[in-house]
This record gives sequence, structure tokens and C-alpha cells, in this order.
Amino acid sequence: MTTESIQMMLQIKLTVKRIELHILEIPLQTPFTNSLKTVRNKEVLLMTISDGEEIGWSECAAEPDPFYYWETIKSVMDIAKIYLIPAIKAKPLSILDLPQRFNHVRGHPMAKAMIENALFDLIGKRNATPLYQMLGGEHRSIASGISIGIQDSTDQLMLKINESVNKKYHRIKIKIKKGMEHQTLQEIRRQFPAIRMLVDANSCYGIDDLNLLSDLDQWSLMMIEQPFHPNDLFQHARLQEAIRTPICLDESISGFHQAVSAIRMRSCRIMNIKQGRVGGLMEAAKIQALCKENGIDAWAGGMLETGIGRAQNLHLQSLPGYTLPGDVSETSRYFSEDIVEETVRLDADGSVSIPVKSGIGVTIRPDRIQKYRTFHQVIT
Ligand code: OSB
Ligand code: MG
Repeated sequence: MTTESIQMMLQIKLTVKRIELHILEIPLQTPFTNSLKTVRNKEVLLMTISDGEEIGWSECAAEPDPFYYWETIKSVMDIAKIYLIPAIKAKPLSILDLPQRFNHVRGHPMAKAMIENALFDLIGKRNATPLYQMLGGEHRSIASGISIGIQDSTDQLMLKINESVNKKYHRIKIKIKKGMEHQTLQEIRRQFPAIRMLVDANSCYGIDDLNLLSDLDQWSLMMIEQPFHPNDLFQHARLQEAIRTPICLDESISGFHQAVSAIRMRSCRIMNIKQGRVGGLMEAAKIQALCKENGIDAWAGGMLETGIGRAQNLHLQSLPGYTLPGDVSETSRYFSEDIVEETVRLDADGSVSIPVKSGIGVTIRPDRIQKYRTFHQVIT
């Protein structure tokens, strides 16, 4: 496909006829713990949008609770139903019209991303074009990283790290909590002196922890992800000034504006750009380009997604701004059964591939949707 024909496709207007919301509850293989909470069952909100001919699917990044991020599955459903869906149903629209249709709603990036993703899938299917081509990306092999939650014991953690090393994951992320970081990292470095590793604090540190965090320099980490409160760009800048290890921002970045501020304030040298948290694929692409221009490395995080969300995140990694391995690991580590046929698998080099079929490129399994669905609503 030429750039011109893609550009034309993105401008084709369509009429939204039918929208459905689905909540699924799928048990996790093993509980996932970070500094904020433990997840045992994945509760996930899916959306379908139809123009009367095809159906587009998407997975929302919101969790049931506002612990990692302030949006929730319920807030997303409310904002979508009251403000966003009426704006897309008002008159025919193209995907490029979306930012302007949503401009009157402040924030709520997860709700906006959910709708944008479903529209992209729908348009891709209607035009027999895979999402990565619609985004202007290139099909390539994606180096995969893994995020390991907080374990019950250090031995258990070492087992998990060993497993991940054997699977050839390109880098390993460890969730940390205040008070156990140095002891844990010391033991990891004793057993695995050279692995590419980072830590994710999920905002559990405060302004009194500057020295404790500066001491993390000794563990040769690729980065420290989100040590402080999401709103505290200033504190992140102070820490970044004091240490050699790059700071990576995750939940601080809700969209392009925060990305600009974070870069200008030197709050980070790396960004975890989750498309589902920054307002969608187009916003994430803009942030990636900004990072690239400013010499900021970036990668794609995850939110324990099913095969739908993983596919969304994989397509976006076809763009050149994602310079580091992300958190899109194989689906089977979280779920024994996926809700799509083309579940994400790791190849022998620890890489994963971008789907090639139309739209997000995955085939939904209606039997599995049926099996795990706890809520369903048709919005006409
Ligand atoms: O902070 O990156 C995070 C999962 C849920 C919410 C927030 C985060 C995470 C992860 C897991 O780190 C990433 C994944 O494997 O999907
Ligand atoms: Mg994180």
C-alpha cells in the first residue's frame, strides 16, 4: 500500500451503527503483584463497533480499580456512553476526525483509546489492511521483554528470572516495593550479574527517598520506572539530575502534553508509552515521534492484556520511535485460554511478531467471550 492510499483510507467517512460493551473476567495463571495491589482475575472491558457491515474490536486499558491509574472500567463506560459515543454517532466520521470529536472532553485517555482502537480495527477490516500499515509502520520482529511481579520469596523470584532468561526475553523488569529493593537487587546481581534489567516502582516512593533511590545506581539497571507520584514531574527531574541510571516515566504520561513537559523539565530519559493510557494509537505515535526528536528512548508497556490488547500494542511497535524492548510478553504466562486464535507466542530469539491480517489482525473466539463474559450491553 502506498502512503497516499493509506492517507485516503484514513479519510473515508463511516457511519457508526451499533456499539457493544463486554466485561470479561478471566483467571490469571498466577497472581500478579506490584507495589499497589495483587491481581488474581483479569477483569477486562472490550468494545465492538459496527457500521452494519463489519465489526471492529478493542480492549480497554482500564482496570476495575483506580490504583495504578485514575480511570476505571466503570468510569470509562460512563464517559463513553455520556460524552464520547454521542460525539462519534452525531454524523459520519473518519478516523482522522476523532481527536477533534473528542476535544471537548478533558482527559479520560483510556476511554478515548478504547473507541479509537475499535474504529481502527473496523476500518482496517473494511479495507483489508493491517493496522501497522494504517499507522505507517513497518512489519518487523519485535524484541520482547517481561514484567515479573513481586514474589512471595527471593527464591521464587530467582526461579522466575531464570525461566525468563531461558526463554530469551530481551530484558527483565522486576516490580519493586519500598524497603525490599536493595536486598532483592543484590541477590539478583549475585546470581545474574549481566542480565538486562529494570525496576518498576509504580509510584511507591516519596520526596524523602532521594538518597535511597540514588543508591540504585550501583545495580546497573537499564532504568528505574516511575518511582514517584504520577503528577510529580519535578521530583522525577531532581532524581534524574542526581543519578546516572535513566528514569522512565509510565503513569505520569497521560498524553502529548505531559510528554512535552516531562522532556522539557528533564524528568526522564526514557518513556513507557502505553497507547491505551495516552489516549490511543495516534496520540502514542505523536509521543513516539516527539521522543525520537528529543533523543528519549521509548518502549511499549502492557496492562496484562488479552490477545486483543496485545495485538493493538504490537502494531504500534512497528513505528521507529520504540527503541527498546517492551512488556508485550507471551499471552500464556497470564492466561491458560486466550480470547483470540492468534495468541502471542515467543519465538526462539525471544521475539514476537506483529499480526498480518486486516485490522488488529486477530480472530475473536466467540466461545471464549461467552465463557468469560460477566456483563454485556448493546448501545444503539
Ligand atoms: O506498571 O507497567 C505497569 C500491569 C498492570 C498495570 C501496570 C503495569 C503492569 C505491568 C505488566 O508491569 C505488564 C504486562 O505484562 O502486561
Ligand atoms: Mg509501570
